[in-house]
Amino acid sequence: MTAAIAAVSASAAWKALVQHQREIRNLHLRELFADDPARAERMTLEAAGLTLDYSKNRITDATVKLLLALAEQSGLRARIDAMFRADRINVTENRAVLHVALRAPRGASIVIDGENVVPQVHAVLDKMADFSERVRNGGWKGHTGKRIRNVINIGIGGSDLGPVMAYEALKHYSDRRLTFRFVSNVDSTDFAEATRDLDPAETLFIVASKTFTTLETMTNAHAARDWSLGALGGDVKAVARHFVAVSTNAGKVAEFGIDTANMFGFWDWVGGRYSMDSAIGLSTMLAVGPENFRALLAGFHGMDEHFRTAPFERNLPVLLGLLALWYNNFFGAQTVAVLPYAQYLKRFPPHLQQLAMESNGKRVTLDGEPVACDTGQIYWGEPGTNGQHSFYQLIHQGTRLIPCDFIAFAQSLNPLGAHHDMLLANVFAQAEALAFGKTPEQVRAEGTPDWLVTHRVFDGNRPSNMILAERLTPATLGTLVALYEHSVYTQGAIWHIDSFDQWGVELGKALAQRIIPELESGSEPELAHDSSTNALIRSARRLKRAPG
Ligand code: G6Q
Repeated sequence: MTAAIAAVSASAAWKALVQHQREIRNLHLRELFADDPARAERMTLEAAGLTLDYSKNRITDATVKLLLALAEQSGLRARIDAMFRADRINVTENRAVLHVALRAPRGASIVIDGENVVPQVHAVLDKMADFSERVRNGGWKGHTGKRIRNVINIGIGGSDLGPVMAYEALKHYSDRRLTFRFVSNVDSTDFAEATRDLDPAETLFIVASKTFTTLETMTNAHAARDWSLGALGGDVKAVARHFVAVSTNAGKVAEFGIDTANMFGFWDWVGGRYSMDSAIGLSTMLAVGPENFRALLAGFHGMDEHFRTAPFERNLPVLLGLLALWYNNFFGAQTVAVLPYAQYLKRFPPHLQQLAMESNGKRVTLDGEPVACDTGQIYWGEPGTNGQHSFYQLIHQGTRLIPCDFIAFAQSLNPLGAHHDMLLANVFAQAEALAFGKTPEQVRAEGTPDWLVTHRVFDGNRPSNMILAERLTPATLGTLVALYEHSVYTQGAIWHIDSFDQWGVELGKALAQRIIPELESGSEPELAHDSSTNALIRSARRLKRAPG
């Protein structure tokens, strides 16, 4: 139980921001930059290898001060300390939230219920490293004696999105002799397409599930077991050579038939969407090797330390969180576009979507009272430059305000002619165009006929952040993910919500369990849903029998 929490929107800092927004909302970034040559320099920060230029936001120095006051008055400092101190800040599940312990260096101490968990974390990492080396060097053989050439991660949600994102992001560092696939959907197409061209004798499955009860994962894991055993002569001993598990549930792992010696554990204080650097990242370690995986963790840790210790006015995740909240709560923006100018980061937006939307998609505060302001923005995005030829039109000239986070790297991992300069030129140009636009005078001066002028005008004043790093390395990826993890927490702390539960996923799961037998039943089932659901089930049963 927590003490009753006053609505954040009733705080003096919030009210001051409402008033301030009225005063500055018509200020244009053109004026803000023209009147203040030092703006970009003052509003650019560097930490843990990342540079954040937040000068192209619709803010003044006074805005930043008021946002920082909001953070202070909302008790953000105490909430950060509570997380690192292993308090049970996930109140509805009565759990500590300690993804930061997953990347704490050997020798650090983070104590839960009287026990330092850091040695346990490193024991699992060492076991993962040993296993990864054996698979990578061919020492670990399949049931028929062939070496493993394919790795399939079976998991969903937090047990899939982080691993897929990390695999794609770090492909440059991966062992290209190994093929990696990820199966998540209970749609059998996912499994069929992932396995169709693979030899079961050379294929290792990682069943990644914190609970080891998730419908999709267990259904796919059983399909995988049948696929393997079917091709390997049905000998159940083959399971031990072709299946490993990542879970907190040893009992269920053993029940499935996986030797718990081949199980990599983690803990209830690791939330699914915060688990990519736990054993859930085993596929990542297999792909890039233990050393790169440790570099990834070091990147995470660098940002953790920055978040924990830097004053808020120089704290990247705090500022990023406050800026997102500024548009969400004071400008009525509903979304944030995340636009990485790096093809390797193509799965970064979906990972971020879960991180942000599952964490902060909450309508009640920590004490169960309705929130008094909007929470949880919609995060979305695609890599640039592709998005420029698609949805950017709406960001530039539509009626909605869409704050953008651009992510760019100074160096390419695959240098090729002028490609990378073109890529960088595009990301900088987009941020410039959004901020400064193109006035009617400029459009006319280009000889545009009068009737066409308004169509070709760009209002500008569309805000963005620019996150720049030297190069996409394992460490940079860790830093970047941790930046967003902590900016999500910053916002959740200010809204006084539980960013670490996910009750919203439960209802659909329970209802699906009721419908499965109704679809499968040989005889016409008694249906007691609403008339729409009843009719859909009847239609599907009829259509299922139609000749293909
Ligand atoms: C993430 C959520 C959710 C979870 C999946 C998979 O924070 O809790 O996405 O990761 O439902 O759960 P299991 O790992 O237990 O299979």
